[in-house]
Amino acid sequence: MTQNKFSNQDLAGIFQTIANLLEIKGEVIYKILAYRKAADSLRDYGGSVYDVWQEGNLTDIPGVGKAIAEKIDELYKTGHLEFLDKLSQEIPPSLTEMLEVPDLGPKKVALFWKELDITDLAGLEAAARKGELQNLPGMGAKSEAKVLAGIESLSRRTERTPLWKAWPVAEDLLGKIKQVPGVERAVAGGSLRRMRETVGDLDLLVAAENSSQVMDTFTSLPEVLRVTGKGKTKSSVEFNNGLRAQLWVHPPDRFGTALQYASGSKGHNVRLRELALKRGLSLSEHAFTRQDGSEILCADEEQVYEILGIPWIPPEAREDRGEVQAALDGVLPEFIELSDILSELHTHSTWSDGKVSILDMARAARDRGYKVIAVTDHSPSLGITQGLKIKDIRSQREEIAAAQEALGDSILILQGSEVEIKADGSLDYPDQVLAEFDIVFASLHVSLRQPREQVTQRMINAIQNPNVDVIGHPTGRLIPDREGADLDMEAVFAAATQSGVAMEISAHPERLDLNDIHARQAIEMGIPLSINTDAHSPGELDLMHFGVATARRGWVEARQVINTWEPEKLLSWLRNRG
Ligand code: DGT
Ligand code: CA
Ligand code: ZN
Repeated sequence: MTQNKFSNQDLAGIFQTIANLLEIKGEVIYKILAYRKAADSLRDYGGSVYDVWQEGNLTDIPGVGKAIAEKIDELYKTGHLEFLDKLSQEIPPSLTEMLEVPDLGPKKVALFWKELDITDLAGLEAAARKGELQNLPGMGAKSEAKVLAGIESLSRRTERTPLWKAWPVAEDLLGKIKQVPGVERAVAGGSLRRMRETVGDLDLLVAAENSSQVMDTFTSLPEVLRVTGKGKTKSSVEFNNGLRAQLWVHPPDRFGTALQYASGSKGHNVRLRELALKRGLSLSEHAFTRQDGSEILCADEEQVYEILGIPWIPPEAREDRGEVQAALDGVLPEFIELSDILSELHTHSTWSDGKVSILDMARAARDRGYKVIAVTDHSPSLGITQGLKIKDIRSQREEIAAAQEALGDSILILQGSEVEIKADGSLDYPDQVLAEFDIVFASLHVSLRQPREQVTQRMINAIQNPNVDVIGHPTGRLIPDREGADLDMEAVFAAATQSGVAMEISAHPERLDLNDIHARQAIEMGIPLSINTDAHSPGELDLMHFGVATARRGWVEARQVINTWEPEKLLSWLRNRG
């Protein structure tokens, strides 16, 4: 590949910058608009501008006249553009950063630069904080405050959004987009489809022959704060809550390559393109292209992998962590699926901080097709949860028996416990009490900030107790705000391998704990896993898929997860643990 092979996006960016700089300079408006129009049209252009250049047909591209064509030609030939180089000496390109601030236009930017010598966003923020902007002509205390608020909204924008927050937003958006006439498919790509625990932005993919109605609907949704781009093939918006989304429309017969591309990750895509090249093909979001220039279109994503000669890789595993090589070697795992889950083993009832009775939880679990539910109420030391007192354990057992009677053999209800690993490392029930429960989870909720050695030792004590069957949400983290305990995971996993205890992947999307990386390490060491929602109400049972996705990100197979085992196998495993 030559060094000067600017992509359509690169070219669009260059002309966009020129337009912005000219605007700050105060150039006449029609010139500015010509560059903007060219930028938009290049960004949206379906084919490769580079190819069109090689064929000598640049002016066939809409919005590209003779002057723009000459600049593209210079860029491809020399790798740079004299016009832009000169303009940049006159007007610092970093000024364009400030145009990102909502409601800040080129006139104001020019003013800040000329009067106060501010050349970038950091400088602008500093000046605003010192109150230097308000004395400028046409400014005041109010408009200065607005500038600051705008800068702050920009920095919020760069923060990642937890999956659990982004997920319902995406579901809602896709629901609305699917209603638009002519839309054949609408799905989320990007990190959301890969089920990363946080997402930078949403990438929505639509299959439709005609895009204008989709784009209009998308950009005029009530929750949209600003439209940051609108074109034929791609539009992008920022929502009131700070989340950003981009939406691509592709023709249905090219949807497979488009979805594959936009699902990423970037690293995974690079591997696939390398693989394609080895097969004499180039792979883009639009198609495979043979060396003679002819295209192979993929309507479905499966075809992309098929053409590359490897099995389809689930999005959760596309993080460039060896999956493409494993696919080539035929050693991809058989990724666990939601339908493999037969039991929910970590739930709460009104005996501690759950919202509903054991019968209601069990019925809800049965309605979701589970064969087993364990009710694992908290132990007493975790004050706020009104844990189950030792004297009440027998009464709870009786209530479970009654619920079991009511539901017949449609689901098996186990009496479990989520026993607290106390700050001193002891468990919150004595051993002979723990031995009475059908299944015991031990969890950390308090004193998470203890030094590494101390908190690790606490965890190891719990792991070594033969009455403990599963370590619940091991690190205790909450996404995004609470970091987990500073556990020495190597030591923890080594102890777990010795004791045979299972480790939980909490499916609760604020937890996802173990995370994907730790889950993979655990199974590599032969540690069984358990995926549960920690439901405190029936509706939360539906969070299971987040846990399964985290397991898939960790290359986990069904057989490695105790919730997938038939009840007999599960019960005999529990019995053998004591
Ligand atoms: P995020 O939004 O930071 O959580 O992460 P992603 O993975 O959603 O990445 P994003 O939104 O920047 O881009 C969406 C997808 O588009 C990405 O997963 C793969 C594809 N993509 C973006 N930029 C590139 C690129 O430079 N090369 C390739 N091959 N693919 C890219
Ligand atoms: Ca994204
Ligand atoms: Zn719990």
